[in-house]
Amino acid sequence: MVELRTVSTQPYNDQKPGTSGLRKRVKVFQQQNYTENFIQAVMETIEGGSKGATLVVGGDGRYYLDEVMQIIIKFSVAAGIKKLIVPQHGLVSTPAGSHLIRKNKTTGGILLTASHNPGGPDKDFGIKYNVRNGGPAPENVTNKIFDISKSLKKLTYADLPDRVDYSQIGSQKIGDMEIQVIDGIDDYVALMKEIFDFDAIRCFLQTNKDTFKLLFDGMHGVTGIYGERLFVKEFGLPKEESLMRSTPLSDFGGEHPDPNLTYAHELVERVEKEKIDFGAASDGDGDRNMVLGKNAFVTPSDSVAVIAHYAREAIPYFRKNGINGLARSMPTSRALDLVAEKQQLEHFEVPTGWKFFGNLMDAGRCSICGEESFGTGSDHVREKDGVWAILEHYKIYGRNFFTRYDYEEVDSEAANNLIQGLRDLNIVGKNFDGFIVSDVEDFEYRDPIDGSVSSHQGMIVKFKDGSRFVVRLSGTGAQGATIRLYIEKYSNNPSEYATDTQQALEPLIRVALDISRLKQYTGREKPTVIT
Ligand code: VG1
Ligand code: CO
Repeated sequence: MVELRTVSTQPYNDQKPGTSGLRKRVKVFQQQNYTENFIQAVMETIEGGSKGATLVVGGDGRYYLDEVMQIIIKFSVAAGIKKLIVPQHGLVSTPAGSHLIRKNKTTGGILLTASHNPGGPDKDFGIKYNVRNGGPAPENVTNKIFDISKSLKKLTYADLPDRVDYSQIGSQKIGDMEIQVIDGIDDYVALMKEIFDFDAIRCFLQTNKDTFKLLFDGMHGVTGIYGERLFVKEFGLPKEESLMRSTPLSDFGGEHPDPNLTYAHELVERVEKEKIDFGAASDGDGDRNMVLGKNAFVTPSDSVAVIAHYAREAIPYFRKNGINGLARSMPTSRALDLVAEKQQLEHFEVPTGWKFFGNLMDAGRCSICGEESFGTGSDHVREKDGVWAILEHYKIYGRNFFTRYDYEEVDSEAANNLIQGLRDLNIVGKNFDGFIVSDVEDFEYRDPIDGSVSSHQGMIVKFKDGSRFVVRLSGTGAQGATIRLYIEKYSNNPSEYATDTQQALEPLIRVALDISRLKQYTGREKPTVIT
């Protein structure tokens, strides 16, 4: 007999999930009942009630995973959850977790990850609640979790004497609840086989074994285990030469598991030095990807457009199902829109964060989507002809030069003042070094499927020549505020296509810094990261 225990608790008032889940320092989650409160609030929010529900639970292997797994198990038993599906060792990437929810038709899932944020006792942890469609909970659900968390008085959990082990595949019962531990990789690989032509990829890699070099960087996040299964077992590549940092570590080896030119510099250097043809990296929880060709880095804003352009030809899944529509997050460059217009596809501009794509996909109106922050609608990209493809793309569509400047751990008040300052500007029609302002917009999104409205999603300053810059505050940082400045300039002059991005954007960046008065507000001379 499992005994339930009800204890009183004090609510916290800062448990509002951000762009993707609740992310805080581990130390914050370790406060008395902090994690317990949040899990209780999640249990009380579950669609259709927690009684009889099934959930997928797992995470990216970061520090504090097991402690939180144990809490979830205890609260699930008390909440009357029927079954938890747990990938072995609790390890699952975000996209694989999403697939498990869909495939097993569960009520939802709890994914334990702070994604690209660093891990370890002094770093970050995160809890994402995903709903029935496999996607992150939409805002009405996260608002409900937040509301409940602010008035919580009681916690109810099962008093379990021992730690529950989930390292062996198989089923166990705790009270009336079943815990089914599964191989977390099998289902995901099966899904990939439906989407991509594995025989063609294997054949290509094997035939060109001596000339085509591939290197995958798992950044010590969760994707190393998938990388090993795919590249070594399925495609027969040598492990030592094809994988790096492929063992999941609870502190990601002390680095940021964020695949960009700054944090994946080791991969970038090796690709260059060892003349590797195809380099790729993913983030802590495996929902971001960075792709490198021998001579080129493909920006995520471009790569999603390239994928959209070639999808019907090159990816069996789209050959079979066609493409229903395209979507990008607001700050992402408009390269994707150009593809949509040429191919006469419906396209959408949504706020930052994956939760906004879910409704469009469920309604059958979006097949491929992406964000400039290295996330694409298809988790695994086949781009053996990346360099050629990107040049071809510019020839057809022109080039959208794009960059992002991040200013991390800025004083929150200064960051808010900066945004407010942009809102108050009256500069339409003014000329800044040749850039004439055509509009200043406070981005708001009305979901075309359910009608919900998300306001203040970022300030956009647009110029007459089609250039623009965007300033918004991050919703995933755990400390202070992170300001993101996105800069985009379009060119259809072929002689400019090969220009270095930073060089091409330099005048516009100066104008953006000038208009936003970023240095004056924050005191920062330089961004923390440029992508
Ligand atoms: C960032 C990115 C956004 C992404 C989000 C979650 O959000 O800009 O594009 O969807 O992280 O990605 P923000 O609010 O910090 O700009 V992940 O891989 O951290 O789940
Ligand atoms: Co991620």
